[in-house]
Amino acid sequence: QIKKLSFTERGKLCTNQMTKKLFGIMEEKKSNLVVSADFTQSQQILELVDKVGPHVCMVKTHIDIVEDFSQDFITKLLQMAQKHKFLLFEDRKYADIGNTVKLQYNNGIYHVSSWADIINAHCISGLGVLAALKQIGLEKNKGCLLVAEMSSTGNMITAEYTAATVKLAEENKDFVIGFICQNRLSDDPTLLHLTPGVQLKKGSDDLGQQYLTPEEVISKRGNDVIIVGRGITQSADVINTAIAYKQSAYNAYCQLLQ
Ligand code: 6AU
Repeated sequence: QIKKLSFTERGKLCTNQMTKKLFGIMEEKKSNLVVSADFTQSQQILELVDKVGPHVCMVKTHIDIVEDFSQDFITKLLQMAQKHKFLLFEDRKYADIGNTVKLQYNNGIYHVSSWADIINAHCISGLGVLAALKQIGLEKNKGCLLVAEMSSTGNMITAEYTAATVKLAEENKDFVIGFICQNRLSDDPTLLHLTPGVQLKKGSDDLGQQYLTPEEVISKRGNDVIIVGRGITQSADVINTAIAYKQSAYNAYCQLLQ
């Protein structure tokens, strides 16, 4: 079993303000749960977020699946984030050449850099992705997660690719706050490990998604945060299901402190 520092202790070690903020929220709300609000209607997202907001440290969006996107929706999402004290993570997985991701992050109809606290990126195309996102995000005090491993079956990420991604993260801690991963990859206590592909029962969907339990992800594999979509969004009782995931992940974290 891996023994770890508490979120508070780790927060104190951070020079990156976004990581510090997230550790603070996690400790205060006793939540290392991120909900993935993968709905296509803005009202569905806002209703979900108002229910689960008190129980999550962050809400993850796929803004490009929203069919009735408007600036008003973003305003309301930001109000929810303030009301319930959570961060906003746009799961855009930027992956193109630097100049293109810069435009995608800053422009288009979504203007992601104006509202998302955190974004993520695949570094498959080289150093330009991170350099470009940094050019925009750094001065706005935003954070970035690098996709170092994936949850889906047959994904083409290799151990070498993962190791190179970890190195990039460790060298860019002014902007990179951690990883999207399945396993604990770095011993640096200031880097966060966020894991998607989580449900209360191990399993899979019919399109290659693979699920692990919160205990497996947090206490056995030593990751920090679980990201849960359909396990919560498709539940008949969203609030109590979110609470069950929150408690399961937070108890698993507490076990590592003993
Ligand atoms: O719980 P689910 O399966 O309904 O949703 C999981 C969410 C989805 C995916 O786009 C995302 O997590 N995801 C990611 C992320 C967060 O980058 C990486 C990955 O490897 N697997 C994965 O499912 O919104």
